[in-house]
Amino acid sequence: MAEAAVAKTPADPKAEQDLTDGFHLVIDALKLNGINTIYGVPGIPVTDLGRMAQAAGIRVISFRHEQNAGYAAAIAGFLTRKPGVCLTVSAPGFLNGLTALAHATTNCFPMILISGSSEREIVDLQQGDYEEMDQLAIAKPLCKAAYRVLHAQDIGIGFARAIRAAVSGRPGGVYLDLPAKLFGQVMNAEAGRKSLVKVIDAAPAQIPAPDAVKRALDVFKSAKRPLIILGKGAAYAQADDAIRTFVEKSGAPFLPMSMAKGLLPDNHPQCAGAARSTVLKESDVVLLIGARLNWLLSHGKGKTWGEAPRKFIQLDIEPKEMDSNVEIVAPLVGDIGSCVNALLEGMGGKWPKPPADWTGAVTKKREDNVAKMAPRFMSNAVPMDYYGALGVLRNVVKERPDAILVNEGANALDLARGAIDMYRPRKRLDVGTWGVMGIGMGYAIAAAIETGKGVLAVEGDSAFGFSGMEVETICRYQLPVCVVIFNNDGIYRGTDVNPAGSDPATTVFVKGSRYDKMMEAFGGVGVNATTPDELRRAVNEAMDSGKPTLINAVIDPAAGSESGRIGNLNPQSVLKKK
Ligand code: ADP
Ligand code: TZD
Ligand code: MG
Repeated sequence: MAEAAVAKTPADPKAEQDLTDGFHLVIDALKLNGINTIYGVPGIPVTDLGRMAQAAGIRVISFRHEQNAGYAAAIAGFLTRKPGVCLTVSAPGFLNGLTALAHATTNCFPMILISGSSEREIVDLQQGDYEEMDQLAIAKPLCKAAYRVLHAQDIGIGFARAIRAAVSGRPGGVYLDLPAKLFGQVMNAEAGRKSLVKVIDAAPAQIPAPDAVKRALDVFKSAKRPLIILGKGAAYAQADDAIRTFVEKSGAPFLPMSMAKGLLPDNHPQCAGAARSTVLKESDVVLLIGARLNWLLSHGKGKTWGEAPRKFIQLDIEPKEMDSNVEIVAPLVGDIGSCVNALLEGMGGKWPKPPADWTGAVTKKREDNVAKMAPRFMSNAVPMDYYGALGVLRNVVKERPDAILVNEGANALDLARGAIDMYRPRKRLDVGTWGVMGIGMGYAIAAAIETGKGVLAVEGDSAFGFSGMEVETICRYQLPVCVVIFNNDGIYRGTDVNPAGSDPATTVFVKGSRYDKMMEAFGGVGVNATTPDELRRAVNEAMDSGKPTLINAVIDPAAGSESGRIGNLNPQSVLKKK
């Protein structure tokens, strides 16, 4: 428990009574539930809360902008299966954090956004309080659950509800509204202690029904060309051994979604990452494990999937996910650990290997594609193209499979995803379901804090700009983060010209920018790398030293393509380009 205030009761000055207050109850509720880190930005009414939490042994990481603190909390939730906590001030701070809360919900990451808020009586009468806003109402549609605590004696229950809502079932973001007045409310310390709730079994196992397991196995066994797709839900579940055993026992090719890379290593003989279009088009039975059939999988239909008839089996904790885009012939609802273990049990001692012409064809396709790419990664072109620079980084990660890779951008994202093989679970953290720019520094900071491992952040120059000020935070906390900026002078390319003259084109930035100097400004290491050799030296040094480092990797401004790999999603004007 945090130290309780000791005060004399006015009614009886001689009697000493142990008192506690809202501040201390909030801190005690967090600690009681094993939440040891808060990401946030201080200010009215939560400045003292941050100070007191720090004094009470909670790690409080102060950011320069709430959105980055929010992204840090979101990814902390993904990495630890405990809700990541973001703490913000009222109205503008709350709104800055809200993007990340919505992002956490969209990506199924457990997170709690705790925000101070203004006086209810004034807010509700709209009398213009300091930072007035009805935050609860605004948060509600953007998260999984939203609660407000008005009385100190309800803090324990409020936190219990928030924690449970964040991690149980399909994980997501929870908003917790704490009005300024709450923090100062005083109550008897013993009663306060008793009001706290230690959440028991916050994410209960959800055991699949035996007939659903049997149905899934029957369909899976009937496959001539089976495929297993692993999504970030599978990575989140931390059922790594069971998943690996299941995939290997099945003998089926597996395709990892971006953040599921490394669940089984990308160089595993069954990995179909480098034969993606073939397995999507030609598989006849697809087993989805913690992956949704959203836009990232072309909604399970259309050109990507081809004409051949196909059956989907889906393993997910969220029953409503079934049939979201196409028919799921064998829904398997439950938590991934329980479901995969039930499948393993149902498979018995022996399981027939998939037909060799299928696995052979997938292996051949993969090997051909890998061989085709190999020379491109050796490119020594100057200015560097994406492949030359990525050839360096893929080796850096291969030599350090425990390092965490954070990745955002367009070309800098899509090409890095393909180029950099992952070898361990939950080592690749990226833009997620929305393809959002701005996760970079928040993710890098939380990854370093939560895991203690070195972090390599591979960033487009535009992507980096969304959270770039947090390099100061990285330096302040001396985190082992190496940021590599793929600096191609702009969004997708640095070559656009405004046909009307005057202003620069909308997608280009200052040419020849030196982002490395930003890191130097705060005492970190800055390097300008113009060749693959310079890049290799600088990244190796940074990863070995663990010193905050930013490497400005100069990339040919003409090397990228519009929107990276998803240019097809851009609407086209029917009018001729002027
Ligand atoms: P990806 O983008 O990698 O394809 P998605 O975010 O689309 O992955 O899908 C993740 C899915 O995993 C969600 O539908 C979510 O409900 C599910 N999920 C998350 N955690 C678990 C779990 N512990 N058990 C079962 N399903 C889970
Ligand atoms: N704003 C937000 C929050 N998310 C987005 N995804 C975008 C804008 C649009 N956007 C992309 O989808 S990628 C991208 C933007 C602005 C930046 C691409 O440029 P980059 O990468 O420098 O990061 P490359 O290597 O130049 O392609
Ligand atoms: Mg760029």
